[in-house]
Amino acid sequence: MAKEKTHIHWYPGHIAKAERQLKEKLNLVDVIIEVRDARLPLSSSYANIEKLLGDKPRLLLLNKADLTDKDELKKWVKYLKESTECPVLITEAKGSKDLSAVVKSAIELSEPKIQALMAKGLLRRPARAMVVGMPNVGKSSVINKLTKSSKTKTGAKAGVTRQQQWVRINPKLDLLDTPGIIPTRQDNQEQAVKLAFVSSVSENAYSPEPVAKALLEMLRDDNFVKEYYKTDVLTLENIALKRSWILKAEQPDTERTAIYVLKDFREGRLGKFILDEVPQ
Ligand SMILES: Nc1nc2c(ncn2[C@@H]2O[C@H](COP(=O)(O)OP(=O)(O)O)[C@@H](O)[C@H]2O)c(=O)[nH]1
Ligand SMILES: [Mg+2]
Repeated sequence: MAKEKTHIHWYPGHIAKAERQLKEKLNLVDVIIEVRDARLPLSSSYANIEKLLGDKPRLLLLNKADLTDKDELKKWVKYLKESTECPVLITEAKGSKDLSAVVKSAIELSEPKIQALMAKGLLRRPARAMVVGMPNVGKSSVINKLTKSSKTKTGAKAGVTRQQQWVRINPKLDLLDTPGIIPTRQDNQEQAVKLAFVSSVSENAYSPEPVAKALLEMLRDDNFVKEYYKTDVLTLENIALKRSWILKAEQPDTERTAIYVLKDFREGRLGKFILDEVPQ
């Protein structure tokens, strides 16, 4: 990571409020579908996420798998399965791949709860699920994909605000049609910078130059990236000069370059990366 401190701004009050709102919504469901950015299998969640999500059954999705190296991602699936004891699935919510494995797993995970209700004499009902995750990890894309085949709104249930609707995606599964947002806490700057790389942090919270610098630092030994920018030493200045993005007085336009480098990375033009390391 970049040695110098990158200041990403955040507001603890906003985070606390967002966490409270998330907890209220969590009370409504039997099973949680937590979406993470596969490029950040750890950093796109909290270190002790269970504290926020409680002990409800949880399914983990490593989404945007198309932007990662699949062999490396398999190691993460193994690691996360072992460390969280949750099922872990690899997804691509943007492409044409279907999410039937997600539906199947969510139903399986919630079955003990449904059985417990029936043991108390209640009739069987569909399990209730919601999608949660940090900004931009693909929550809405996952919801859209899951609900595309079935648009049956089943109406508001007790305690649910009018805007929140359930969609029956399967006779055994209802899904809340809006996601729960895990706010990106930025008390850990290294994590915050990685979240900025993947647009999980609001653009108002940072300026592009230090963030793009930190990204280039991480990618500095990557031959593909060096070739892509036609320079051996990956600095904003060198890239700007190669592209002839010069301001008056022969100054390289590092701000414009920073914006482009971040865009190139986000759109997968610099290759496929996982930016966290599997803990030993
Ligand atoms: N490459 C890629 N992009 C994705 C994938 N899933 C979602 N996206 C894109 O990521 C961006 C954020 O997705 P969105 O569903 O709005 O995220 P949300 O903020 O968590 O609801 C959008 O531009 C999506 O098209 C995926 O699997 N692969
Ligand atoms: Mg969304």
